[in-house]
Amino acid sequence: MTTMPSALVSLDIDPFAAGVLQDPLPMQAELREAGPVVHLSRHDVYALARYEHVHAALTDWQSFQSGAGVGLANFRYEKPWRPPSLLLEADPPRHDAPRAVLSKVLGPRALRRLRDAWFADAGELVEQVVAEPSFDAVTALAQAFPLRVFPDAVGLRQEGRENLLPYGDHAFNAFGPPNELVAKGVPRVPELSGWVGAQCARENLSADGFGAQIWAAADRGDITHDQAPLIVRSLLTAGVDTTVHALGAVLYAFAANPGQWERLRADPGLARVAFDEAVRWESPVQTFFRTATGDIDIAGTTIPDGKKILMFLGAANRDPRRWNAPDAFDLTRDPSAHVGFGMGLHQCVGQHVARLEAEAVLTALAARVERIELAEQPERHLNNTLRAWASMPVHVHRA
Ligand code: OVM
Repeated sequence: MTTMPSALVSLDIDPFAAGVLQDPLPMQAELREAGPVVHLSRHDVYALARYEHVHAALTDWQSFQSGAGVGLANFRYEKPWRPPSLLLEADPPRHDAPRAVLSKVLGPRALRRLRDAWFADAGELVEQVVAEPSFDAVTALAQAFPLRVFPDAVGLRQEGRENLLPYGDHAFNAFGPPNELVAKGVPRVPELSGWVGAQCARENLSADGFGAQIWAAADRGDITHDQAPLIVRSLLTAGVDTTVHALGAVLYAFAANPGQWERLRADPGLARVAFDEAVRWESPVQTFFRTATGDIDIAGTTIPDGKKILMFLGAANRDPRRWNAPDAFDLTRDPSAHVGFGMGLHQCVGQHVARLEAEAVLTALAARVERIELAEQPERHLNNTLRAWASMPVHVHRA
C-alpha cells in the first residue's frame, strides 16, 4: 500500500502578532494539528511544531543551516542588524572553535568554582526579599538574581549594566519580522550596541571572569584575537534575558501549582528537575529559524532551497505525541528531552549557568518559604522570541 503525500497546508497566521504572543498555546496546537510541515503565507516560511520534526531539524545542521541567520531575515539576501554571532549564526566548521572555547569557559568544571558564592548570594537576596510578604517576583528575584551574579562572573564594570536587559530584549525581538516590537527597540540600537561592543574589549573586562578566559583562549591560539570580542558579545546577548525569563517561568510555575511547591519543599534536590520542567512547560525561548540548504523533504512535502524554517520549540515541548499531559507542570516527569535549550550542535552553551542560577534561587526560596501564591494576575512582557513576564505580584508565607 502506498500513502499519497498530503497537500501542504498553508495558513495565514502571524506567530508574532501581539495576540498570539500574549497566549501562543492555541496557535501552537493549531500548527501541530495542521500537519508535520505548515506553510505560513504571511512570511512565506515553513513551520515545524511537532516534537519529532523540530527535534529532527535541530539535529540536522547540514540541511537546516544557521549561517543564514536564525531569525526571519535571510542573510543570503538581507544585511544583518549587527555582525552575525560566531556561535548562533554560524555553521561548522567556522562555528566549532568558538563553540569549543565557550563550552569550556561555561562548563561544569568552571561553574564548580562559582557554586558556593552563588548559593550564598541567593540566600542573601532571598532573605532580603521575603522580609516583605508581598513583592514582584520578576523584578525582585527573576531579574535581581541574574543581574547580581552574571555580570560579575563575566567581569563587567559596574557602569551601564542597566543596558543588558534592553539590549538582549531587542536582540530577541530582532529574530522576528520588523514589527512594532522591533521598531520600539531600534532608536536605542546605536547606544546599546556601542556600550555592549565596548564591554567586549579586553581592557574593560576583569582579569578573572568568563570574558578574560575568552581572551586567554585567543592567546593560546584556540580562537583568533578578532573573534574574542564577538564571543564575549554572545555572553552579553544570550546570558541575561534568557535566565531572567527562565527564572520567571519557574517562579510562575510554582505559584500556579502549589502542590508542586510542596513537593520541592519536601525534596529540594528536585530544584534542577523543576527548572528543566519549567523550561519545557514555558519555553522561555519559543522559536528559532533555520534556512534550507537545498530542497528538503519532510513527510512528503518539499521545502525549497533557501527558504526559512520556523521551529516552534514551545509547541514541541507541549506536543501530546511526545509528552503525557503536556500542559501539566509536573516534577515527577523526566523533562530532560525537552528542546527548550535546543538540541544538537547549537544546544544552549550556557545551560549549566542557567541551571546553577535556578538551583541557587530555588534552594534558597524552598528553605524559607512555605507557600508562594499569585497576589494579582501576572502581566506578560511581549517579545518576538521570548515568553516572558513583565510583572508577577506574589505573596509568600515564610517557613
Ligand atoms: C549570540 C546569541 C546566542 C544565543 C541566543 C542569542 C539573542 C544570541 O551568540 O549572540 O539570542
